[in-house]
Amino acid sequence: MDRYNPKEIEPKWQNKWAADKIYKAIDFDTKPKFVMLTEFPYPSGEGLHLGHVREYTYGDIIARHKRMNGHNVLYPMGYDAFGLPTENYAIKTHITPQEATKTNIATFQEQFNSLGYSIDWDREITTTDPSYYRWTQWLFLQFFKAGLAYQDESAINWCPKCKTGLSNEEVVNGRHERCDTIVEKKILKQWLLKITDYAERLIDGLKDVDFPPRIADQQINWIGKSEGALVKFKIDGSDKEIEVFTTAHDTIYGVTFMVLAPELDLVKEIITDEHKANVNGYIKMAEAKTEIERLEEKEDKTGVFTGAYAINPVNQTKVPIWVADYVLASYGSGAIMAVPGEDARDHDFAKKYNLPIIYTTDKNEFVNYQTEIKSHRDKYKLANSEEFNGLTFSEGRPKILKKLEDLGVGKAQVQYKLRDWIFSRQRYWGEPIPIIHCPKCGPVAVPDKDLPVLLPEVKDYEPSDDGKSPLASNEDWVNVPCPKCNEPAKRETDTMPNWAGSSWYYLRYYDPKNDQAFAAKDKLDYWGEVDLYLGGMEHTTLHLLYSRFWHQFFYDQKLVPTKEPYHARRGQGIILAADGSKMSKSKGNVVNPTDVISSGYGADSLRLNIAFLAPYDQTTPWSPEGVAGTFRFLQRLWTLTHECLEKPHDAPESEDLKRLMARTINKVGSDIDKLSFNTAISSLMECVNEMYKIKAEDNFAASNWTDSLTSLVQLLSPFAPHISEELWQKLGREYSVSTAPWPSFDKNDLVSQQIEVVVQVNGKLRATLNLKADIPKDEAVQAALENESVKKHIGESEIKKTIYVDKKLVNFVV
Ligand code: ANZ
Ligand code: ZN
Repeated sequence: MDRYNPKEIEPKWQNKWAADKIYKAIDFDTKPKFVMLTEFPYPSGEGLHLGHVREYTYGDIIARHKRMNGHNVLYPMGYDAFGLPTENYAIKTHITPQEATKTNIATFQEQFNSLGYSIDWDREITTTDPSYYRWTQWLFLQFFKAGLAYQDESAINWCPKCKTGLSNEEVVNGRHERCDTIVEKKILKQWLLKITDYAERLIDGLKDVDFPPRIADQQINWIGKSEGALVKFKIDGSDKEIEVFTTAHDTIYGVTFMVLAPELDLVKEIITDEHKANVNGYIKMAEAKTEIERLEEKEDKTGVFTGAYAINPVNQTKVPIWVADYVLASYGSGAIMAVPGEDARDHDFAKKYNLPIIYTTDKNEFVNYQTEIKSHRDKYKLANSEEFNGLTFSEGRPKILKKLEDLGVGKAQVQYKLRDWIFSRQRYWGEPIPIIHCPKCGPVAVPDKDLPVLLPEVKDYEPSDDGKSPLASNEDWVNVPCPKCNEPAKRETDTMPNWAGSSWYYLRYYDPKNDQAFAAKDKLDYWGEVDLYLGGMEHTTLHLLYSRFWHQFFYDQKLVPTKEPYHARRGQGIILAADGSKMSKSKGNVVNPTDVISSGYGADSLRLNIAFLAPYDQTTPWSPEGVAGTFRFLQRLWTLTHECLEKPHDAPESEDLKRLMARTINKVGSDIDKLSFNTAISSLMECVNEMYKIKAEDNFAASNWTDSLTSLVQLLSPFAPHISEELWQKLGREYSVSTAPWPSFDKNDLVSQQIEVVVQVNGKLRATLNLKADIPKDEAVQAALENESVKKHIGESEIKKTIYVDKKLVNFVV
């Protein structure tokens, strides 16, 4: 008998599959289409890691299962290759980013190949290819032409280590998500994309897609919609006003002071001479603090009095205006009305600085508006609120808003936490922003015929502190005539963020080689929405949000047929090191998939083990022993199949085998549909164990042994395609197992359990029947009546009564 040797069979089948292109997705095929998307990798120098293998193996299992169930499956792959690691590597080694990317992609391709994924490699894309980024630039220009890409000079997030501006989404807890450096503020002229125009749609669209609640909630929270009012307060003795955003205008009678963010220009205009030195000192101090320091000081709020007062428009009360950095310049209007009776932050502040507190609920003590009143407005009654006293907050809220409107000082307002997307990066390795700045015409789009704007060679990729990208030093490249007036002009020298290429890449898979459009309309129509998108949880408020925004904009521009890019999204869990710690290069505990494969276990054992580790969305430690275990399982199946092939089997069908296969086919199929891969694999393992038991009794005599093994091999093929293809062939089936239809079964065989029912005639035992566990009463009685011994004892007598005890007994009284 041949030994199971993955080193021999795996490359053999990989080469054949590639040569035959059996995983080709066919445009316009009449079978129902299924787009299985997994997030494409960044081709780093380290190659594929186990996390990738988990994601792509899951994608492959689903793709293969769908294909066997009659779908025209598109399972594509590509490379998200712009970005900092490659550029930093280039700076260190003087190998160009272009060169480094090429080498890294070659490594990835080899690794992909060794894993046996059913990818349509004819559709491979790389975001750094000019033929690809030409369309990234073209799509950016659609935003520009629609007025949704604009320039603004303001204080932005700046990473002092990476020397580039960042978007809000890239700052996590005050640090750059990529390098963990504390982010600073820097005033820079930047390109922004107006994602805020889509805030409502990005929330709304979640109703039409199948996202897990925690992913949808995370996006909703990030967008941060608040419904409230804008209210104007006059400044005492001045014609100036303070406008505040409040979600609690129903507490306006409890305002005892106002607070402005230190950065607000208005502060300088209202401070009285007496308080000038004090306030200016405070502003300087606040400026020096990073966002993170401000956040850390949440507990101990600081502030200073400006000397000025504001007038509460509803009751003309004079309240002091303070400056404090717990109010952020970047939210609402950067100013608040402080209600220490119901707002926790204002409460702390009032206590610390001895400011008055008025309670506007009838509880006459502090009740937290945000955590309590907001969700129970019916439960609380207004107090200290003049004509509104005694009304519940639900009743009072619209009435107070009406009063503010009537007074001409307020209006309803919806506010979002989401900020426009800062889209300029001062780094080399990105798509040049295709704009030419003309002294006369302003920013002008590079004409379509001149796209792509190629990334030029530069002498030095080193980023600088001056907020200019390395492209700025390439004079030949920078100086160009204006496309509109032909006068001397300059190219934009900032590049796009590494999130640009991935914001639309799934669409390019539909038509990867098109040089007339980013994708042809009929192909976009055919493939439509991505049916299932697997990816990391960490991308929920970055890539996943950005690409939904791009897609919704494309839909408005009639560039794509669907409102949303992804029908369903699932996030796979993380793989930790065997000891439960995070795998990282610095700890030296990273497991290289290639090592596992070439150690002799092979790709099938690795794939199977990864899918067997844990439920798909759970973080789980890696198990080196686990691969040995899955390898032994495959070996057992290999042996069983070979033994079977050597034996003649001509006895009638085995009912046990038939029922075992029905149960397994049913379970594996429905488990894959639920993404419950680990339980699907346990039933495959159970099935092999059961087969060994049956074999011990019948020694492969039954006629349906080969059929059963063939079905089993099919069920295994999405997980372990190489050994499955090999055994399929040995079982005499036609190539390929991956295009054969998924096995079917007879529903009647699903009933696995049998029960014993005793049959009595006049209380005397006359027969014991083996019946299906879920047999209904009628059928059980009928079966009892058909039994020869029972028939004999009833004879010609009339049945007076039938007693039935469910699943236990039938007694005929005659
Ligand atoms: C008065 C008030 C009373 C408030 C009360 C809340 C409770 P969300 O829900 O997060 O949108 N606020 C407004 N602008 C701010 C800024 N720039 N920096 C810090 N805080 C700001 O929060 C809205 C509330 O946050 C607003 O409603 C305002 O305080 C505060 F019992 O106004 B509220
Ligand atoms: Zn950084």
